Amino acid sequence: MSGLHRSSSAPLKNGLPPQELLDDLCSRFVLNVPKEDQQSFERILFLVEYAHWFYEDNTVEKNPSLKSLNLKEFTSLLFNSCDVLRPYVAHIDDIFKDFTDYKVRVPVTGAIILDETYERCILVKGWKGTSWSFPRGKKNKDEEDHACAIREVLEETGFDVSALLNKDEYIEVIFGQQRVRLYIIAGVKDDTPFAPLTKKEISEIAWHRIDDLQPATNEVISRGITGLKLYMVAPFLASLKSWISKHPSPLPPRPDLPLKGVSIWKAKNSSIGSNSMIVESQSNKLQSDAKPPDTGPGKSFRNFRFDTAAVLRALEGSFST
Ligand code: M7G
Ligand code: MG
Repeated sequence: MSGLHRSSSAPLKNGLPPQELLDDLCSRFVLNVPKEDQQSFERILFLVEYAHWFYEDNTVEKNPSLKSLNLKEFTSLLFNSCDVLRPYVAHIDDIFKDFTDYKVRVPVTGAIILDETYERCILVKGWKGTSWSFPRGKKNKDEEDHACAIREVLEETGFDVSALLNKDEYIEVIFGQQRVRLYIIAGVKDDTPFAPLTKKEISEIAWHRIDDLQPATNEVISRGITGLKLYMVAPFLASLKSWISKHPSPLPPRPDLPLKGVSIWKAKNSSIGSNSMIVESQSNKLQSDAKPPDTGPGKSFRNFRFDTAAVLRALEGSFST
């Protein structure tokens, strides 16, 4: 035996998590839970997913030489190393597919948060994807629709809508096998601070003009150019506009509001190739926020910014001729 003592979470040469670490994750997240959560592979895979998030967000973050894994790779490692799961390794592909199929059938609830003019709503951008959606998420077992909406909005935006939520005020759309219900939370001040509570789920939060969310048609070419990709947003817009037309807003319209979405929170990777991140909480005022002077090397590059409003005005001008 060498005198060198390897810590239980030290990565193997290939960056894979060592047995001790996988055992620890397995006992914490899979074995030490109520029996009812272990009764189906669908539920067990939700536990494995929590373990995976913990691994990515905490273990790898503290120990960057550990390899970042996708859920399937992580599931396979955990099944191979955990005594209670190992007997099922041969069926892992089916188990994983059943889980992903099951996930798309779980009902989803969330909120459409409107500002005081009812002209804008809050959208969140996922960590990996590039598309924007309303804050929303899957219902837990036995969770009521509105309770799930309150929880998911709080997790994804840090904003508690419980005092503003009316259980009867919602828009519901069925996508294939999935029911999506969004509660309308109207009249939220545009300087309300928002920041997600979960790590690596949300990369940006912004107010977007509802009129700009209509999917790009041949008639609104310039909007496609803003590049706003939307996920499960457009199917709610007709009902949303009809709701807005029947409810007077606390504040009159603001034609001066910027055309493009106003970002109120953004996660930032501190350096390329590193897992660490700096969360930058931006001023949520409409004016551009004042930043401390940047004097480090490469400052002209870092300070480079498109004047988006000017670009958009120029584009609109060229399309309207
Ligand atoms: P979800 O909880 O499966 O969806 O998260 P829902 O909230 O809409 O029901 C959606 C996706 O966000 C996941 O597939 C992950 O890629 C990512 N994600 C969500 N959470 C809560 C985390 C997290 O805590 N850590 C990491 N790394 N990713 C997450
Ligand atoms: Mg969720």
